[in-house]
Amino acid sequence: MSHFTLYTYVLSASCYKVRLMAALLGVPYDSVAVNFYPGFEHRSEAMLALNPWGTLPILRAGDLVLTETQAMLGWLATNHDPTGRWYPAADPALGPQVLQWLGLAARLTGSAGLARLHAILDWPVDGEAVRKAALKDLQELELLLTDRVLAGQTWLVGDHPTIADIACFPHAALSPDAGLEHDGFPAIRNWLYAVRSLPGFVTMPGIHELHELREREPADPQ
Ligand SMILES: N[C@@H](CCC(=O)N[C@@H](CS)C(=O)NCC(=O)O)C(=O)O
Repeated sequence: MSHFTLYTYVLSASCYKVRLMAALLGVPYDSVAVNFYPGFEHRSEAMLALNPWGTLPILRAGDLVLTETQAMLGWLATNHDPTGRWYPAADPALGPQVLQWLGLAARLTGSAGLARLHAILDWPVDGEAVRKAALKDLQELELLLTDRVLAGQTWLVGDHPTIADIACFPHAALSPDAGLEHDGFPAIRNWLYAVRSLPGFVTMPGIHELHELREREPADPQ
């Protein structure tokens, strides 16, 4: 299996999550740009026929349609990473740890993701409530990452980046868009740098390349 179609919007952190995973794995795909804003095309009849929940991104591979980004990352790694290191699902210790982090990734989408949409697109949600929830989720990420650092580790699970890192990265990286700066989160800052220095890393508006890291010994994700 080598090809899929991604329905995507350039300013969406959730869509970027899947684009980033595909880039890191070197998986080619077709892109369909959806006018999420100001067109609200994701709620058009044609798009709702594909995804009745009216969200982006949508991944289509033959008859398979996925609407949850965490599932998309799992699908990509399962089908396109012969090493199994990006998603060590069968490992009795690492597999459940990855799933644990995917829970936080989903919560970050509903907190930091919505807080950002509210800040940049005036999304009709309670801005203060989602910002507060986002702060709590970022504090949790910081605490758990500090534990990892104290254990001498860079990545969220094991000693290799996994879909857990990619699932949590976009909404954490873009939280300053919602006024949630990284100054008080040193462990998050270092981890964001580590993800951004991965070979094959791609950017989106608001997340830049780390030119200063180009001279560094590249991490070997395989
Ligand atoms: N089910 C998705 C949700 C992703 C999500 O929240 N996407 C936003 C765009 S970044 C969206 O489509 N929102 C639809 C809307 O609020 O109308 C996931 O996998 O996390």
